[in-house]
Amino acid sequence: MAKYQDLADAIIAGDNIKSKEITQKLVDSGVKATEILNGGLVPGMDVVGVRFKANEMYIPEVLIAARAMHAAMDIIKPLLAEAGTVMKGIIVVGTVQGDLHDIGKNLVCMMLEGGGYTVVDVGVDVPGDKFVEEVKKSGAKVVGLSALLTTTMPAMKDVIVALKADAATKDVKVMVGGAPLTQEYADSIGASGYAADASSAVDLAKKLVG
Ligand code: B1M
Repeated sequence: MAKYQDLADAIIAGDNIKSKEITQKLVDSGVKATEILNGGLVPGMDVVGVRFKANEMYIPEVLIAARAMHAAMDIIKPLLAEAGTVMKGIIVVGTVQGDLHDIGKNLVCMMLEGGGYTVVDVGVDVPGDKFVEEVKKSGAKVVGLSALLTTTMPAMKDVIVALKADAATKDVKVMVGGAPLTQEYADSIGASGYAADASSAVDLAKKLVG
């Protein structure tokens, strides 16, 4: 029978055909979707995160690994929903208003999904009130903001202000990231945390979700 390690290895190698095949075999042999997620997919993406951080894997390889994870997730997602599986938490993620860069944001979304979080990807050029609306709709406890331009960094503060101004979203934690950002800037706008890369974003989410 296919083993979890085979699945993790397929994810790390970015082999979406194998990851789909192994996942299907595990499902057919009666393994629970949560066990497939926590036993194969999440550990596989964890290794990807560690190697990416150590510069042993590069962005294209991470994207290919994430594609393999998505292929497997497509099979188990309906089963997770049927079983009423609670993922680790819901996170609304988007690139702030005025900013169209989404490669880093997409990478963060994929790594968060690989880490077991439900991600609501609200896209690019997203104004503060849209984040407020999506948090209310999804019940997310964390919002992730991405910005790649020095000119759009201040829009992150606007989102934080909009979230704080609404009684229903005032306690939501906000994590920020993007090439021009620093921990100091994150602190200065009242963000709950800053992550320098996609795999640190998963570590930070763990801390923020609790
Ligand atoms: Co743009 N661009 N761009 N661009 N672009 C930069 C960012 C720039 C540095 C290039 C340069 O001049 N050297 C520069 C910004 C300068 C500045 O502000 N100081 C720039 C500019 C000026 C512009 C335009 C204004 C150009 C123009 O039209 N005159 C324009 C702006 C459009 C707009 O947004 N309104 C523009 C447009 C574009 C394209 C559309 C052509 C394209 C974007 C395509 C797309 O995203 N779909 C583009 C690209 C590709 C880039 C570069 C080349 C690459 C960005 C990228 O995807 N990096 C970039 C130069 C560069 O970085 N070398 C540049 C790879 C990505 C994986 O990294 O996004 O940093 P990154 O994400 C990382 C981390 O930052 C972190 O994790 C990711 C993975 O490790 N991270 C988070 C990101 N978000 C996070 C969120 C988190 C946590 C971590 O928590 C929620």
